[in-house]
Amino acid sequence: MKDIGFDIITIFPEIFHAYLGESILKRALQKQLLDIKVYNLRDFTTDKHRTVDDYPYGGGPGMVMKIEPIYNAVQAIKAADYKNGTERLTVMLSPQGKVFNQEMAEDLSKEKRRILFICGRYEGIDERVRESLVDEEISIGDYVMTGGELAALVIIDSVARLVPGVLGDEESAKEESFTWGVLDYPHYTRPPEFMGMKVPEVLLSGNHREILQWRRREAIKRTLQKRPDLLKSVELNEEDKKILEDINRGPCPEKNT
Ligand code: 9D3
Repeated sequence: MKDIGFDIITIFPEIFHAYLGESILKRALQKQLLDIKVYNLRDFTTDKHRTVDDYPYGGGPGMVMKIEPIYNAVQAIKAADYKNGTERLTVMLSPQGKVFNQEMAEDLSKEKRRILFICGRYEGIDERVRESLVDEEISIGDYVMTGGELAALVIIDSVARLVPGVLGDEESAKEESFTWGVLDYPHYTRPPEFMGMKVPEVLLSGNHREILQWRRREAIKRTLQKRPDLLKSVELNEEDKKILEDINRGPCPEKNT
């Protein structure tokens, strides 16, 4: 069976237990499709105050995470053998990292080794951690957070759902062929009319072929309107290209209506 494992080094283990104790990831952990071990960095300190940070050499604001506890944690974790061996892919979450995307999620979902996340807090992590312990540095986008924990959860969430069996068959199968690279089509459920707002007629028609065509068209329309950048990197089939031309020939090409 194709399962995946994560080890996490953090000073806030509860953040992980809270999120992973709910919903789809909880089920995946119970089914053992997914294995996650959270390590408290303070357990790898040796002083009585369990110190994980210190003042920056050269001065300046904030504190810097010390290397020794992180080194001790990484060594201890690497000594713990799992069915996929002692090898680890060590990932540091950092604003300087490569910006995470779906392709990276797919690569990580195929990773044979366990994935070890180092989550930073404070102003930064001693540079020697990156130099000596880290294989990859990942950011989840260009905005400032207070630490790496949410980034690790974002990555775990998006990787886990790609592991066979984590999502129901229904959820997983539909995706690949249809929605990849373009935005989703609009969704509706009952009632058929709410405060004068009607569900598009075609969805109530029962004509499956027409419904598929409508959804495809709406998805392309939306993508053109809201995320035209996505259309550059997606392969459209001949029918999609016709839809695109059709939209551009419409009454208001600027608004793609
Ligand atoms: C305002 C502080 N910044 C000074 C230029 C540096 C800074 C230090 C520590 C900025 C953010 C952080 C904490 N962030 C992360 O650890 C982090 C992160 C992020 O902030 N954004 C996107 N992805 C990530 S991954 C880890």
